[in-house]
Amino acid sequence: MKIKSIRSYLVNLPLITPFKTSYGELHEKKCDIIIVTDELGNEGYGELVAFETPDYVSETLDTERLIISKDIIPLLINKKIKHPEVVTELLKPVKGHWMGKSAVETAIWDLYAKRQHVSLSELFHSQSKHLVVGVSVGIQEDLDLLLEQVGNYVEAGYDRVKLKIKPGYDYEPLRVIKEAYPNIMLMADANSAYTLKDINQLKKLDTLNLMMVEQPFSTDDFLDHAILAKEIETPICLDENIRSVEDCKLVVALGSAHAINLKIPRVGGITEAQKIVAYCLDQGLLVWLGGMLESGVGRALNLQFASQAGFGFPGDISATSRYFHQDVINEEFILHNGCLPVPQGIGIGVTLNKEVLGI
Ligand code: OSB
Ligand code: MG
Repeated sequence: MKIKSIRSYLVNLPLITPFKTSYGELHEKKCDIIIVTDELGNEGYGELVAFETPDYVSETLDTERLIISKDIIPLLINKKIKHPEVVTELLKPVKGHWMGKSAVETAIWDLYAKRQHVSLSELFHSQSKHLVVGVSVGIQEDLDLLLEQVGNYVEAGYDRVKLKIKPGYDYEPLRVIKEAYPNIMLMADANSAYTLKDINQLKKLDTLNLMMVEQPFSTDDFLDHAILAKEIETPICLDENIRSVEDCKLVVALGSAHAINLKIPRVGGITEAQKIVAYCLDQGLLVWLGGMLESGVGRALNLQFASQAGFGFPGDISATSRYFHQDVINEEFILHNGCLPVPQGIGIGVTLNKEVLGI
């Protein structure tokens, strides 16, 4: 297929509930929807999921918009592409900027699947039509509000809950949730907020029987995580510092973690994400799919991707009603018995609400 155009559409989706992490608070999710067209007029959709500020990882919406228009598009426009796996190779001259690359690469995968008249999940040899999913809960003003929030999610059917934590907001809110809902799969995500000095506070979490604690230490750290892994019983999961399969090799060599939160945009796209899944399965590292508060485009891809064999733990892929009043797709993801359906159409399996995109 020949890439004829690559266009971006800016959207701003107000969140139903603000999302507070150890580093900041989000009230709306801004993102760009990418539309790639081929010589036959087919369209592939991708999402630029970077945030406005470089506080989760280094990429931002502004940096990735610049790299996409100045460096990524010129490498792909009018190129003949036999299979989307070659896109990663074509984009090799661009170092880093995983999220910019992923926005375009995933759109080309969608385009390819549509040309083949198959869903992405069929390309991934997926097994399931429904996925057990989890929900990520932000830091709350007080423990009553937290219990109310978690209670609503449990009532809706989620039985895997991830709580954002930070120093001073960790053991007690987790204990309160555990006490009220002893049977849910509970875990915590620190988004890099701790250091080795906090080891005693982190050890305290061992009494809560958490599924795992995500990214306790800084984004570039593998060594201190390995030290922590020897000191605590709670399994460690890494998010921010996993950018490639090489990072996973470092995790295995050093013993830095037991699990990987895999986000397609954080590793530059589907081709690298597939390599990571294969490596994790081979090495016995637990791998599960994370989220970036994606719009329906990114979430449809996440559902397609996480439906492959190998994802042994519920992902951060929640229902539309957990995120937005108005999404960019016409379909809504509705939770049934703790599961979301994998979209069944061709490609990513959802259609764009062009009015919301201003097209
Ligand atoms: O650390 O996993 C994270 C959202 C934005 C940025 C980072 C993270 C998250 C989440 C939410 O935890 C996952 C989701 O529901 O999309
Ligand atoms: Mg995380």
